Amino acid sequence: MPQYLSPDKERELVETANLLMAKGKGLLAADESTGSIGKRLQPIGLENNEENRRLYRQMLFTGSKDLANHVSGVIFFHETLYQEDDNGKPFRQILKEKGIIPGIKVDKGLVPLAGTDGENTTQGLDGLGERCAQYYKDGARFAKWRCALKIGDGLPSELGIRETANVLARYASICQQNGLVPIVEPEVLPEGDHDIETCQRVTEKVLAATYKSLSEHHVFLEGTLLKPNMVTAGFDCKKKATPEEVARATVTALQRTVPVAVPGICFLSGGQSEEEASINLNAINQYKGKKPWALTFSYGRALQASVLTAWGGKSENITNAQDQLVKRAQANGAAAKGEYKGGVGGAAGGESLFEANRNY
Ligand code: 5MM
Repeated sequence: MPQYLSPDKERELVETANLLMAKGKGLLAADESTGSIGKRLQPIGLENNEENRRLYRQMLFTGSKDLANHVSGVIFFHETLYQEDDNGKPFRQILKEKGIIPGIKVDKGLVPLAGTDGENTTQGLDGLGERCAQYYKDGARFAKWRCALKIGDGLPSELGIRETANVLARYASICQQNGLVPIVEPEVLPEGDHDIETCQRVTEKVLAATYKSLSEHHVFLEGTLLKPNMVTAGFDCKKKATPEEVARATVTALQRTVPVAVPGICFLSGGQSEEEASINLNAINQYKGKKPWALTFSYGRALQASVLTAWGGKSENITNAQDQLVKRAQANGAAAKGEYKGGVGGAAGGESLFEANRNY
């Protein structure tokens, strides 16, 4: 007899996924690995050590409970899941009391795919079942795993796409067996001078392969979420796409590839400025066409840039920095309903958050 998930497990996964995709809410991706958070702390002159990382995350999580009006879940890095505030209260507990669901990044980063033109896969499957079981016991209810694919001459390759799809499906299956809703993140990177049509074609290929693989691995789609890139022109493309063009290309790619059974799609911001990420999400939600899923945010950089600038590592700036977070979360919450009017601003001043060669 094939082993599927029990009805109780399926029910719990659906419930978690629906809570995460509640109307007007999205996710805060605060799961920067130790190397990535170092790149955020460096511009404000902070050393990348455990205490500074704790202080930064404490500032993020201990502000007004209004954050929970717009943020349904926070993705932690392993270290952060076990960190506490100055009074010894675990961050995960602080968020739970606000009504925010703790999630966990379970991949162990990108590694080269040998014999390819600089392509990667993502590692972390060994021991994943045990880790997920422990994370569930420790309060996490969803997980995230990121794969990254480059657009270029002959890229992504068939192998790159197939490998990404397979590893995401294995990860998703293991998470579900352990009660965690898997967020499936096959990021098509924005590096390059390709046009929006090329990005759409590649995104469709990648998503189609991902859902084929999820089906082959018997992943229960109603208990999953997708975290894709928006379909945009490459960062070096001369012809920038308007928010309406991004919306049309993004929704079309999703319509062609993502089953209706998937409850929600939460975009990554991929180096867009905070304001751009909100405006594009808004345009996606305003786009007239079939959209049978929640369409919301799971932003890292586009929710933290103003916070970091306003904080600057100084305790006297904590309240102002926390207000910036609520402000941007509120803007994105409105965009998730297609009600964002624009112009909320922020301490980061609408600057591009693109990082060249982020993963290579
Ligand atoms: C927050 O960063 C996440 C972890 O990245 P690393 O493994 O490189 O440290 C990352 O997966 C993030 O959740 C997504 O890329 C979305 O973040 P952006 O900044 O694109 O919204």
